Amino acid sequence: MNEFWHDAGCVFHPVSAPDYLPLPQLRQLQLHRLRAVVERAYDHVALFRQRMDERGISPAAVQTLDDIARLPFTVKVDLRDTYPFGLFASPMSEVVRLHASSGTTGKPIVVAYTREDLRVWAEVMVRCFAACGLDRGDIIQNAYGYGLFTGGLGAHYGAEALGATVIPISGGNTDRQIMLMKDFGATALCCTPSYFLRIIERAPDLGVDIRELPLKAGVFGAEPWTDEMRKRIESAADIKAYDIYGLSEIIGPGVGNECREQNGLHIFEDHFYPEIVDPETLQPLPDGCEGELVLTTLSKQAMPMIRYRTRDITALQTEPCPCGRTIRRIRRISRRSDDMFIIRGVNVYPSQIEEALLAVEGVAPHYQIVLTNDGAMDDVEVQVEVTPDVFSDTVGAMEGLRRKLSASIERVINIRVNLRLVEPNSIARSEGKARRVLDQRQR
Ligand code: DLL
Repeated sequence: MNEFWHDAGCVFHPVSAPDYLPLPQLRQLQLHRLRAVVERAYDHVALFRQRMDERGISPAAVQTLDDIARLPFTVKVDLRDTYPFGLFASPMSEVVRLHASSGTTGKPIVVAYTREDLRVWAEVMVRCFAACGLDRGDIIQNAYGYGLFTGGLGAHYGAEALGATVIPISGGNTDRQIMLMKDFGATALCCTPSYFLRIIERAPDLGVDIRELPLKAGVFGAEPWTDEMRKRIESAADIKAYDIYGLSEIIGPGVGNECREQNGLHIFEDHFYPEIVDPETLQPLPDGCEGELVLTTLSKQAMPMIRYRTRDITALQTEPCPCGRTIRRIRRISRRSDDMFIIRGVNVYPSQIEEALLAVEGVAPHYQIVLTNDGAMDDVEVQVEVTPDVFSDTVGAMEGLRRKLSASIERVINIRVNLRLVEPNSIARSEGKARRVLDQRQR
């Protein structure tokens, strides 16, 4: 077994064993856990029991994995409606940690963990790091925010369980991040991709060449980013940039992660069972079709989630991965169904704009989409920073670049948008999740 992992070019870590389970064994394990979690939720969560009773189904109705499609969905509003502890399936005496998502309006959503849930969380994070080629001996700088956000503590305990050295610096304070990265010889960095852009941009001002540092990998997630952005990051910093996915409702970071192939994220499906459904009809879609990702936690104790609608749009990639892992992959998540805006009748996602902008030379990876309206008519302006050398160029050169960018966007979304080239450094930088869309529409 040891040798197999070695041959597959993967970092050996015994905790990663479930990544390589033969499929019949994996399916059997999933069914066993699914039946247990449905029973647990039915016995301890009033909302779930009520929904099952309304449909006239009991936990015993789950005989095969396909029977999951008979179970009711859970949505974010359910967490708000039962705020703060209404979906807990464990008594408070067994809950050892709470996290909460910030939420833009009103109350946050609250999630809970038993000690066993924390063990599973650390385990899946170890599997993420191993998939990024990290191991004992690596120095992992963790710039995800510590606190109620799941990113900081999730990555922290995973890195410790891996046996790596953790620098628990949290988000922000960019100059200090760069100083410690250099002085401590960090070999990996965990943060949002947009925050890493900020670090890349600031380093030369401090006389630091990121390309010369021991840094070899980035574990970037918590927000959508495109392959174009990955190319920019990898070439600017001379590292491998891996995509990590997760959400508070399911566990936090560690639901899925890319392997060295960087072609889709392996879902740790022995703990999180993925389905793709049509977001309109809610019918399950066949493998390979794009739709909404729905996740069921197979081992969560404190707060099991049955068929949670993530709003994240992706597709299941079921073809075997050359890395040897048998767990399925999802295509990287470039959009959420609720990110979409409609301009002159056309559905547009911020990631489409990012892809179109970054395909053109001469623009920096910093952009913002501003939505305005004149009565019922919505309008959009895309603002993108140009690189300092372009900015000092002639008006003609700037106009040429503007036209190229407009054409690139039009090719992707089929409509023309207003495009404004702005000075280097004029768009706000983020330390956590970037805010790409500024909605200034008034109704
Ligand atoms: O962002 C957990 C996390 C922390 C993931 C650190 C990765 C790294 P929430 O704040 O609950 O949890 O936000 C979850 O963020 O439903 C996606 O829409 C988005 N998201 C997270 N990771 C990715 C990713 C954390 N790699 C929501 N690509 C999710 C695209 C992502 N979107």
